[in-house]
Amino acid sequence: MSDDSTGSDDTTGSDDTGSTGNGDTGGDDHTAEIGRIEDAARVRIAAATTLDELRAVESAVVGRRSPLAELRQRLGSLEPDERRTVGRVLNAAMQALAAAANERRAVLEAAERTEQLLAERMDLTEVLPGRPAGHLHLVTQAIQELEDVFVGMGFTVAEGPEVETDWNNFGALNFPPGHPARDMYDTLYVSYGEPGSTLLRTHTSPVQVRVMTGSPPPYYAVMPGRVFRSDTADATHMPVFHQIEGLVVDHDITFADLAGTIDAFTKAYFGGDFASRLRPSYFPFTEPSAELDIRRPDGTWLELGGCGMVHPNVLRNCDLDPDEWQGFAFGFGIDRLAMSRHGVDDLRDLFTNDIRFLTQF
Ligand code: FA5
Repeated sequence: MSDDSTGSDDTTGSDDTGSTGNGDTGGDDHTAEIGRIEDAARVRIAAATTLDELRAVESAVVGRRSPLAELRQRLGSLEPDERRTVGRVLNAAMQALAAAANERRAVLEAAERTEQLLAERMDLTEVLPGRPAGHLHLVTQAIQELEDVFVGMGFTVAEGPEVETDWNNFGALNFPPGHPARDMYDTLYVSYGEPGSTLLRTHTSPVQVRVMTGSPPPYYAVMPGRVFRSDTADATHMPVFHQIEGLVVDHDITFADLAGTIDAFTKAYFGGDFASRLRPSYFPFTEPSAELDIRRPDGTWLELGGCGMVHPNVLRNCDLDPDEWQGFAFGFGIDRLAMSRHGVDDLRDLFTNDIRFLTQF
């Protein structure tokens, strides 16, 4: 039907041929009149600059008292054939005008929204007199600095979701169901899929699985992110904290490459006042495994994370042949890194958002 709207333009054009003496003169007069009214109405619709103005124009051009509506009332006095023809042209014109008004409304609404957004925009970077300027949280700063150090060493940065599958968080990492090491990683399960199949990830190690199954090796990647455990908050633990995972898989990678990388990282990130050591440890997904501790300038040691050579079962679970590919992985607690770097004694201080604490950094 709306295609007919172009017909009304045609009929405007047929104004000249209206007096052909074939008895249609009345109909042609009417269609010409409709064309003129429609053209004038279109100009008014396009000229409306506010939604209120458009509403008034719309009511004037297609409303009950509009010239077109009045013309419709007069249709009854026409011959049946003529009435049909003029009626069709009239309906098409009204529909075309309603569509033109809708289009104009969409444009005006978008403009009004943009204007409102600009008017309500708050400049959060503005420093109010007497107030300190805001800055990134210590943990965010640490994540960015860690990424910079590792990117400088040739690593790329990857990410994975905080809600993970049991397979990526445990199964593929060589923790079969019922494995005792799962107890140290107790977490919240979400009701999605099979019961017990989906959880809040307990470490960033599942991103290793995503990297290894996402593209062919070699991999030199770090993966920062938020992780969750049912740990009670104390000076060195939080139930929600952050880790950065590292994964290297290539030909002929050895434990010496792991130790060298960690040493280079410790010096680049902490500087000369800090030292590091690797202590034998156990993780189901690395063999051999080690714990990385750093010695702080005051002589105390702090456990930062775990590391080791990627277990052959993990490579197999990711469809990689352990005879062809070897690698190492590590996972550090970022919150503890930030804490050591800035001499903070209690992890909880990082998250209580006390302005007196935060403004020191
Ligand atoms: C892991 O999470 C292993 N995925 C690390 C790993 C990766 C090992 C790759 C081997 C290869 P672990 O549970 O030890 O390991 O945690 C690693 C680090 O996260 C800890 O050393 C500590 O720095 C930090 N961390 C652990 N639990 C908490 C917590 N509740 N609050 C703050 N930091 C924590």
